[in-house]
Amino acid sequence: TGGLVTIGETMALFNQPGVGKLRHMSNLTMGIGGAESNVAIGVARLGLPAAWIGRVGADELGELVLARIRAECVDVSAALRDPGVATSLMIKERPLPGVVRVSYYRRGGPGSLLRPSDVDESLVRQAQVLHVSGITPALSRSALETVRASIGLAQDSGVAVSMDVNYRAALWSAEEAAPVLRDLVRRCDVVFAGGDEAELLGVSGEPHEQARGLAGLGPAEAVVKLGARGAVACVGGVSHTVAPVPVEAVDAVGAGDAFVAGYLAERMLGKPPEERLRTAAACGAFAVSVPGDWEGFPSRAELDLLTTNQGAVLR
Ligand code: KDG
Repeated sequence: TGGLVTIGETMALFNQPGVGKLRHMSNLTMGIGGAESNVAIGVARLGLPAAWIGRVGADELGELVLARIRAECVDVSAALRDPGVATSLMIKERPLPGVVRVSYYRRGGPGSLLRPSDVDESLVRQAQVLHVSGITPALSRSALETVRASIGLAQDSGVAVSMDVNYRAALWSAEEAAPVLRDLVRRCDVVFAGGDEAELLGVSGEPHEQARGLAGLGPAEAVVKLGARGAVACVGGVSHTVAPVPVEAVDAVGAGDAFVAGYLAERMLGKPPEERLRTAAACGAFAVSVPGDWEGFPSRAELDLLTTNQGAVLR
């Protein structure tokens, strides 16, 4: 494809639109959620080729996952349907106003069955960027080996490797995760982490120091995402800062993935770091302004809608 290739687990997502206990709800909405497919969708929205590699169950939820990703113009032709397992599920509850609780039903699921032979070798070798996350390595030993194998293939073919640290406390302890994630970060060209995730990797200090510290582990580009406070980066030894785009936050889940997509899309187009960060912040702002993990991600044409005055009517 010459574009972005991602590997990971995407789950069916049951979302509770109303507030209260899930047991009292009569309606949930169905969608999909997965950090890596979110990034692929974000890159595709910005007009660049993207592919997703993963495993789903040979069931309706698996078809839901594939159909939704495919509908966003992300290539899913290398994805596998596994008849021996049920597609994983994520439930987003809203127990109180403004509180979102995410639960996984994924233990032993298709993501944990990923194995190195699942990686479509020619797809990775022809890519411009391979993007992985710290979620897949938490799923199982063979999923970790799959991530390692894909990084090896990419490095071997001169394909840039990007990773979002994405530490998920529900999947493994900090003690288990730290050495594994550190080791993967060392092998990346681009790394994205939150401040807490940098701490987990043993990199402390204020955000610029953290970005430099992460770059010190190996990646030429390290980005520290600060959520509503913007982001900082260390690219080729030079520090950069991007201010947040002020928006009314509706649903913060997925904002980090949108940010990564915006950054990588501009990087693929050869744009300088300042522009990568600016687009990244704008994409993050879009994602938080709309309910859903990835639905609000912008197209390139929409990017400057954010600078439109509040209350504006577009004709
Ligand atoms: O990254 C935002 C969510 O979509 C993500 O958290 C879901 O892949 C996911 C995971 O495993 O947590």
